[in-house]
Amino acid sequence: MEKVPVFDPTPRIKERARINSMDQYWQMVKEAESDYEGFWDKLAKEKINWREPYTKVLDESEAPFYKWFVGGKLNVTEQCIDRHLETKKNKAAIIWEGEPGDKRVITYLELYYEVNRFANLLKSKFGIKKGDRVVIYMPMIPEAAFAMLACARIGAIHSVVFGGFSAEALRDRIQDAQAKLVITADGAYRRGKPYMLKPVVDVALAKDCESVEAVLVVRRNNEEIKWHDHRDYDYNELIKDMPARCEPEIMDSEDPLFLLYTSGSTGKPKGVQHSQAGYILWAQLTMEWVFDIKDTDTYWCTADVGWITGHTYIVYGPLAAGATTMMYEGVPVYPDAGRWWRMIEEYRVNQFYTAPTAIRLLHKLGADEPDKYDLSSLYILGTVGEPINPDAWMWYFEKVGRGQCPIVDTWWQTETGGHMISPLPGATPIKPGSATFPLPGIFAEIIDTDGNKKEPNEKGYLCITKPWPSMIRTIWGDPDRFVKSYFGTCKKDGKPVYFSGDGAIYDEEGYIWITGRMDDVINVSGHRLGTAEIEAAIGHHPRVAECAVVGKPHEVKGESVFAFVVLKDDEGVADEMELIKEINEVITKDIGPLAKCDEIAFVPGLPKTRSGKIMRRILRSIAKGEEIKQDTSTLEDPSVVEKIIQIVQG
Ligand code: 6R9
Repeated sequence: MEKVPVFDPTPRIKERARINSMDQYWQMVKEAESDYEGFWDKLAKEKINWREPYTKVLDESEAPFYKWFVGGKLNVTEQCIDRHLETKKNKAAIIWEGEPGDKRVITYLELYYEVNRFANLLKSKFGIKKGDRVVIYMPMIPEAAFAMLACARIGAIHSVVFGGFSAEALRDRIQDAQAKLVITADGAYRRGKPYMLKPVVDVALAKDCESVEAVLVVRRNNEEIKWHDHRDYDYNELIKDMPARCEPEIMDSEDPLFLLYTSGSTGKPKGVQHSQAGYILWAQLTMEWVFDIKDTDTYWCTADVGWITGHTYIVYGPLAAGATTMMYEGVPVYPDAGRWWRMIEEYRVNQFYTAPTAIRLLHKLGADEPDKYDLSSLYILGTVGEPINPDAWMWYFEKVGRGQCPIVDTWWQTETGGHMISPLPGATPIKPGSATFPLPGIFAEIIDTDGNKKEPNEKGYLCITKPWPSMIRTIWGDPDRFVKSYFGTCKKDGKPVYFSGDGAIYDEEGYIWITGRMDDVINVSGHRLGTAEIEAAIGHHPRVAECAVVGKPHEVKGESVFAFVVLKDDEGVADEMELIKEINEVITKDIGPLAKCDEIAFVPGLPKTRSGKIMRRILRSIAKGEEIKQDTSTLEDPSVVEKIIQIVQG
């Protein structure tokens, strides 16, 4: 590996950080190593407001269905709201800005009332009880957070579906979870224009969603929407009459808190199930360790609540930590590429957390834009979602952070619940593009499938070799798939361990460098997409015989979607542009615009092994314009590779 620069934590960060030396970091790592359960026991006792204490820290008897803090009782909304009322009832819990520039500040006391009223509404009007599933299909407005917390208050399991997903994708998720209620909004604002959500819900529910009894609609943009009298309910009207107090449901540590659907390498998206105590503990702890959140800070994570980052690092983590969390409705480039920097100046943001794709976009559209604003309030910058290239890292570090703010490159996943590998801002010397080291208590290791640790510069499987409190508990309704997907690849000491799906390498100093997915998952602008899902969508076009989808490196998006399509007919593709448009329309309908293909090549056949497996590796090389190094002689029809190269590379 070539030499890369290393940046030590600056004194201003060291001074304020909870963990402010590598010695302290290694000390914590050792503590966890020598007494794993004791390490977590101490933290859980110290950090969580238990209604009843747990009797066992970790139950491994049904591994890999691990249970944490067994027998403990709590309600995560007490952890996130009630317990703060004594000391910070008038502190801003959520600061929200709409894309048009409208603003709301919600104090902890107000949040308490909003969530309690909402919880009462769910109970009294819709009969939602502990364990019921509620789908939340919302834009980035405070009510999205209220809705999640209201579910948590009464023990209902929320499943937030990203507002960019299509009606079909929404329907799949509603059906899989057998949701009883859908909470949505009329619509919101994006790129200066209204965009609508309620009409998408209408289409989703038009077919095979018998489980859904009602739709609750929050008014945001007041655009006209169709109303189904016996199904649709007006939130803004109903909420007014709700009592402002709702006793929290007392939950077991291991009761499910939420489902969040994410793409895997095969089949339909899976409903990743998280539980109460372990999740909230880690959400709060990582806010303290990784973002070094302080009482006077204003913290901003730009994610959407439809993704795990929005769950853990806009809603649950910051609120559990008693922080002020910002929420922004729109896109980063409206009305111009200075929008976010202007907001950092205006709200004096202290921690700013975003995705590499956004950094690359803002770099491209406004390299000097940050200079126009006073960004001196910033202490810590964060990135998440995909590997960050050193160029983008350096721009973020120098232009946005003025060389004064450590960048925490946080590696984690929907399944991990919270950060796994990340620098500690006051301790870790950082290198552009490396997520550095596992957090204390997290046993992330790069190994081979038998559990042997890889030597520096050798790529291996990125695994977590011990269970951790905020880990995925199962895949909703499909425990076998849970075991197979995550515990079916790697073993250590003969025991199956969690494999993330990512590859990674150590450098000579033990720093971890994530190389990206080793499976058929692609990462477009930080969005996880399964090639299988996109291929299934493309297959719905009547002229498509078969297809294969691969990721291709992209300057801004990280990866773009490249499809190789074989048509049923030999009519040729005289109407290529039209056909590409149609195929992308099918994808938009089945999944959403985020999964559209950037490039489609119509090819006479796909490179397959004699057993019929598509060699995606070859297609990836062709898409990239690389020379084919793989042995093609084992293919059923090696000549097809030449033909595809001709078509793609001309
Ligand atoms: C939190 C989140 C998870 C996948 C993960 C990996 C990629 C996330 C990363 C990163 C390199 C980082 N990923 N953070 N790759 N460096 N700092 O993104 O969850 O949507 O489930 O995606 O994203 O490939 O496996 P999720």
